[in-house]
Amino acid sequence: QDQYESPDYYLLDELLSEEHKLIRSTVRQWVKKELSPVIEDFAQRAEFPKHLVKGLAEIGAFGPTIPEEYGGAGLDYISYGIIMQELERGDSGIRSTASVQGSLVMYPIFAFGSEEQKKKYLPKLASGEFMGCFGLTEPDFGSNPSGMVTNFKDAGDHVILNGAKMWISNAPFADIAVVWGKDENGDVHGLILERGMEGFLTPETHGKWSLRASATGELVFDNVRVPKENILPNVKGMKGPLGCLNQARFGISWGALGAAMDCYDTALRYSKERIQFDKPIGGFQLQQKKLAEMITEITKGQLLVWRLGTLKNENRATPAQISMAKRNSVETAQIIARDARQMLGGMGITGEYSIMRHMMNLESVVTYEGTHDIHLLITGMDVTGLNAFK
Ligand code: TGC
Ligand code: FAD
Repeated sequence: QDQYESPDYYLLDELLSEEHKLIRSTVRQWVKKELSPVIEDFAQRAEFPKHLVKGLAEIGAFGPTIPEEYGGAGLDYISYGIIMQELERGDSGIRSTASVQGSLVMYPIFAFGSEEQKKKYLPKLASGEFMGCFGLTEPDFGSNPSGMVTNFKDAGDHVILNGAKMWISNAPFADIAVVWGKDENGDVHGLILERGMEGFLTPETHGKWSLRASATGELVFDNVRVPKENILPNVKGMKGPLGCLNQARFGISWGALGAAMDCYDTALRYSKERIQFDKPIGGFQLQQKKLAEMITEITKGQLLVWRLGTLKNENRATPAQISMAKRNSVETAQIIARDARQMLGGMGITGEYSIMRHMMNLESVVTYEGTHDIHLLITGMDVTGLNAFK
């Protein structure tokens, strides 16, 4: 049986198809059986549970919206959101691995790649035989990626790539990397790098207190010879990488609510079991206030992302709408994680419960894929028509 009840205060299940519910159940069962029993240990040891890659592929977590002819599942965006939600109930780091693989590696190859590139890489990425990473952020260009200095020069049948990327999820073990760099005219292009190319290194980043079960690293390019056939032919300019971010941010808007649901669910159950002053702490008004606010914010978030999913299915979701949802879901999850942790008292700081891990993970989630501030400024720009970045 399902590990948790979905918080479903407004009967949102009625908006889901039988297929959506089946997908949710499949991913939820997998999280319960394969992920939840081991995740705390891997997070404590700051190790990515690589053995889970095959299972993630089997439940369709890699590129669920990519058409079946390329190894994807050809599902709609609500399904994609549900998969991210259930994975992040388990751990944001594992959802990150799936987000990167599907939205940031498979999506650009599918949307901007040649037929040969699609056939060569997509089925192997969908099955987890190849793992990928996405290199946009640089040491000196995070929120402002268009300033990137990674660049390549024409050298006949190949190009010579130089530069470095930082904070790259999956980098330490990725077989391929979708890297964004500038050509001699300063135009941004996407290149597919393969592990083993001379001059291409992926050192791991250590010492993170957040997303500890996700491997993060740098990408270093020292005169890497990249065959021209590895350049994504069908996009030029920042709309390439930023278009991929729309996909990943959409998934995070559902995913972060999953982390919030797990914190709420844990705090609710604990509040009924923990006795202080001779009654369950859930009977005290202060604790009820926390729980009531949690379920209210989760419900508002669920409605937002469901509507966003339907707009995305109709190809009508705007980047600014996606920014609003990503920002709202992550903030919701952060506030709920903090309140839920307090509700567990001392037990809340231990690895016996998932809340503290979610809380720490969410510090990365609120930072990557555009910080909280950046998404606010995107909304500000959208409603005023005035650009605060320039
Ligand atoms: P700007 O001048 O506004 O636009 C440049 C061109 O890009 C187009 N564009 C978009 N296209 C598609 N989707 C979007 N969301 C787009 N936003 C902009 C725009 O229309 C324009 O096209 P064209 O044809 O006119 O050239 O761009 P800007 O340089 O001023 O930057 C705007 C800003 C600040 C919003 C953007 O740079 C931004 O979003 N910054 C945040 C950076 C970010 O989110 N980085 C994420 C790195 S990847 C990551 O974190 C992965 S974590 C993975 C995990 O583990 O889950
Ligand atoms: P900065 O851009 O230096 O921002 C610092 C602070 O300044 C922030 O609070 C920001 O909001 C604020 N700020 C910046 N500009 C403005 C402004 N105009 N107005 C007001 N405030 C502003 N990147 C990838 O390319 N691929 C990945 O796979 C990836 N994975 C990641 C995994 C983890 C665990 C982390 C932590 C990051 C990852 N990133 C990845 C990088 C991530 O996208 C960046 O960290 C993020 O975009 C912010 O960039 P920065 O860290 O350089 O912060």
